[in-house]
Amino acid sequence: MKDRTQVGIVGAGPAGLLLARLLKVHGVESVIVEARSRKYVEDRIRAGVLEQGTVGLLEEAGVAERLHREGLVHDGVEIGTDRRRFRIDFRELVGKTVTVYGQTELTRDLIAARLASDGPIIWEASDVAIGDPTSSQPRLTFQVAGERRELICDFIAGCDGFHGISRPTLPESIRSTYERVYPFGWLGILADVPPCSPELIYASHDHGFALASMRSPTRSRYYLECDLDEKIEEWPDARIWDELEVRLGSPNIVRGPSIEKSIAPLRSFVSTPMQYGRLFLAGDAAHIVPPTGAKGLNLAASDVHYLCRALVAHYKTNNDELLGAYSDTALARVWKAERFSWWMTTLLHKLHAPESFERQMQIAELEYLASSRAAQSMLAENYVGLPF
Ligand code: FAS
Ligand code: PHB
Repeated sequence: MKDRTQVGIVGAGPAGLLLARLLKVHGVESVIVEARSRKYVEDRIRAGVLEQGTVGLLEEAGVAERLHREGLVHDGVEIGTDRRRFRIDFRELVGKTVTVYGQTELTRDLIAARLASDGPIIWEASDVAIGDPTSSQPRLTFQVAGERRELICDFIAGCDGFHGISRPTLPESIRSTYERVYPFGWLGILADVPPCSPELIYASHDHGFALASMRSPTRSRYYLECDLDEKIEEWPDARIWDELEVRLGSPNIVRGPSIEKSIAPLRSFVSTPMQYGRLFLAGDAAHIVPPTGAKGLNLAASDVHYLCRALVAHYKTNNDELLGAYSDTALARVWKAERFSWWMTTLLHKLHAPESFERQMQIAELEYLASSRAAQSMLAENYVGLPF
């Protein structure tokens, strides 16, 4: 069965869903092809912090109503070290804020908007492949419910994440990859208990890094740095709560049964270029950041902003300059977020022996951050999100 659309989108994660919605707002049609089921996509637990620019995009997309009702606007974060805890005041330093709103909720809002009025999401597609990406009519082929389908497109957006098929569609001969795999993972726990603090706490401790985050006034999200070879079965809830109390130095952590807990590896990764013919990559399909800087989801949003703007220029003014510059434009912001995420990760995690020179440098940098307005302004302007 042959279908046709203006923009074929591979992947119904935040990048694919937000791109589809923003294109629709500007009168451009799309079809989303997703490998997993709707339930699988809607139940995934991932990011939690939205930059101010991402909130603006969601307002432009017309899906920010529940976000403004239920999201938690935060003016700052706290940094904890062995010696002290201090606050980085975003609003005072750079006049911006972040909003705590789970990626799970954002995904549900975008899916609801898509299905209400915008067009199809083809769920549980298999053998998805991209054909003729350098032609004027690139094709998406896939199997769904045992039937082979072909979708003729003007353009294809590869929004299928780190393990998708879009990035490998670019010939290896033109692809460059840059990667840093970190020697530790993050153990995440979700529990229906009130947060231990009104704002997020990033803690650097001799035992390792810890992060206190949240999803609502009654649901908390915590993370612990752990060794890569550790198994989640080795971490009963009680051990997690004990270790969080030590590393956060927070006696008022409310304990409760975990709803979800898992261990994820950390990596920094960039693949260039982010376009090939009429195939454009956005989000985790092109780059990965360690979650320490809360950038992954937000970078997907900024890629989508640039790609949507370029596609709309093609259709509305027949101008392809922005499409030609997409990869360079998106990567300019990606690399700055990669640097910030790498810097936050290397600053706060247990990377060095306690008596090493490098550990003393970490301690000195944390002390400098605690005492310098200039250093705190750098962290603030990156954390709330650099301009698009
Ligand atoms: P996604 O991976 O979210 O979505 C890609 C979609 O494409 C998926 O639905 C997938 O099923 C689909 N797909 C894959 N292959 C396909 C194929 N061949 N055909 C069709 N569809 C296909 N970021 C933060 O900012 N903070 C965090 O705390 C944080 N925690 C994370 C924890 C984990 C375990 C992971 C994996 C990521 C985390 N991230 C975090 C990063 C994460 O939020 C991503 O940046 C964000 O999901 C990126 O969105 P997408 O680019 O849409 O990719
Ligand atoms: C989260 O709430 O999941 C979260 C918040 C900030 C981060 C990473 C994850 O840096």
